[in-house]
Amino acid sequence: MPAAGNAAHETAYDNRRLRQWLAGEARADGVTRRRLLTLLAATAAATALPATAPARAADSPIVKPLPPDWFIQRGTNAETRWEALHGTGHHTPNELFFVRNHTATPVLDAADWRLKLWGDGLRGRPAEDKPVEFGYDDLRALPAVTRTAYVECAGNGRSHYTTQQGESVTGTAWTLGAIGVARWRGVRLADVLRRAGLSPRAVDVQPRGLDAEYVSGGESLGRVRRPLPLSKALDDVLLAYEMNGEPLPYDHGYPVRVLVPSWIGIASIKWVGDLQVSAQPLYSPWNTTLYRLFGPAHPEEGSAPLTRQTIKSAFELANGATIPVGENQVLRGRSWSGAGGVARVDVSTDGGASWRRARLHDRPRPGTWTRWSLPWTPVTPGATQLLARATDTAGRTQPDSAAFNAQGYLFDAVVRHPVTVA
Ligand SMILES: Nc1nc2c(c(=O)[nH]1)N[C@H]1C(S)=C(S)[C@@H](COP(=O)(O)O)O[C@H]1N2
Ligand SMILES: [Mo]
Repeated sequence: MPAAGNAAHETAYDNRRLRQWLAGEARADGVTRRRLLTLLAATAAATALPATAPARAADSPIVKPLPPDWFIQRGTNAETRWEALHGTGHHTPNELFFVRNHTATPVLDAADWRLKLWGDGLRGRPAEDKPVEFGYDDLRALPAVTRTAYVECAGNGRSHYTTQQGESVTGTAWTLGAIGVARWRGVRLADVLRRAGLSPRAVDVQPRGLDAEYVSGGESLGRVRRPLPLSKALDDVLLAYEMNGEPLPYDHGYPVRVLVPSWIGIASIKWVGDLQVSAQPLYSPWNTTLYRLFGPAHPEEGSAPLTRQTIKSAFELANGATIPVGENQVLRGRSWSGAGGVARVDVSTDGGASWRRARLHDRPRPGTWTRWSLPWTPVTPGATQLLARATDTAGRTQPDSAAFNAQGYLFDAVVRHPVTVA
């Protein structure tokens, strides 16, 4: 990784990475020529920056470049534009992957990073100040596993509670771009827990990030942390150190993040510094006042803490895109679910009056999306709405409206995507 604070070095590094990705992606996934040219033009523009240009504005919470064609900036976060995924392969390139930061990306050094395990769920009950430690090289020396999985914010699609259902909800007004799919490589959390001496009394594991404390309403909630039940921790959770064949980028958790397949994004703690292993259930703001469902349909203390993601679909198109009348088009999109793979997608190009079944381009797999396409020759000029409705291997289908909750989590309804035929 680049040395922190060396702007010229970082710019060169970013450009080299983009070129390496382009080369790799072009071989592996058959990126279209048009897409390659667009990206190369973007690289050329970046290369033309003066060598003294800072790679990260002093006050930017995110390290990587956020070209407006690729991202919508939302406070400390950046949402991926769906039209930017058009022509990319199954995996979201690291450069295009959305970023959700409670505060700001910390630039850490793998050489002095330690993972500290402590708590009464470990044999010998190591105290927080006398933890069992693993260095970066210790993790890299353990058996490695690779897994394709999405990270998706629990609030992805939140703005549609308001725009489609007229309901007001709190939180970042994401459209559908708070999701990305990557090929993660790392070690099983189960292997690390067993090496640290897991006690049969352990019930919860709580990873905590090394980013700054999160202050909300004038009160510090402490560092970002959320407990996982031991059953999930021992099942398919990774401590990931690579993303799409590269060391984790700074913004996505370098040097090591937790990756919890199929669960809401907050479970996948970035920049993990310690793991509390407990013989009692653990609580943090992120599984009590946040990331539960509140509202008229739920108990006062909220629903159970949210775990699995819900089901969604998106078109690889700009909101309000113009589609040429009378020309053969291929509409493309992706659908995903936390309950299984997506096995069927139905698409409407007339605001929901009629539906056709889309062709699937991926085998339905849990924990990742299924790409799909549908040919369309629009004949009537004017405004219309495109809709896509997914059905997963567990038999769940996207409903017409999503159940309201005050913080706007888990939006699952079919989204009406406005376009103009002209
Ligand atoms: N340490 C830490 N981990 C974190 C967060 C954070 O702010 N700090 N944000 C969480 C949330 S809410 C989401 S949706 C995902 C986003 O991961 P990404 O930024 O790699 O896309 O990271 C999660 N892990
Ligand atoms: Mo999130």
